[in-house]
Amino acid sequence: MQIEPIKQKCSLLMREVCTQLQAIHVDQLERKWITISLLVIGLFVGIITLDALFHGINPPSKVETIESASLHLSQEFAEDNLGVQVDANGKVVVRMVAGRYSFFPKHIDVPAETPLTFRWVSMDVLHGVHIPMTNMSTMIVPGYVAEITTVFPKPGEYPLLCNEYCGLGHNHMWSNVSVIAKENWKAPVKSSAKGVSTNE
Ligand SMILES: [Cu+2]
Repeated sequence: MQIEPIKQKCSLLMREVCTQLQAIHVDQLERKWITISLLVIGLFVGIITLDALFHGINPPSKVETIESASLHLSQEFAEDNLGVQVDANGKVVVRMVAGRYSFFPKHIDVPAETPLTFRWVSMDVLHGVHIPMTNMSTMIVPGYVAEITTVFPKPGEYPLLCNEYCGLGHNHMWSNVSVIAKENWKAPVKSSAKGVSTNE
């Protein structure tokens, strides 16, 4: 494929567009408002970019499917495997299942100032998860694994809420996260030969 003719065509087109734009009469007041609108758009795009870069607020970027009806038979989300685990590389992974009307496990202990990878699945309908004051806010779509990495900067008790209406008991659907100072947190005891451990 020849690139030169395409390049020439593009630059010709751009030049033509520029000349046509210059020929349009734009009133002084219009010009002012166009500038203000562009500045507002720039501000919002800037906020989104900074949030994405520094607060880790991003749309989910990978698609991982799972059979929702047989989670208890799956290796990863079987009951014994839920909760907080530390993998071979020292990464803290939290696996939780959402179902009407609870999150399982009901309570988890995690360390502060440590990157935590949360992996969520739903056993029935669409749920959402939100932890106020963190970047944890995602939908849990049945059939897919939702993964979010977050850091709790300070120790304390954090509520973990469902933010997608999932039925009559939706308002009772919440769990607790106890964030413990990094130095006081103990990695959960290993429970199987695979090197997998849980705290529940
Ligand atoms: Cu809900």
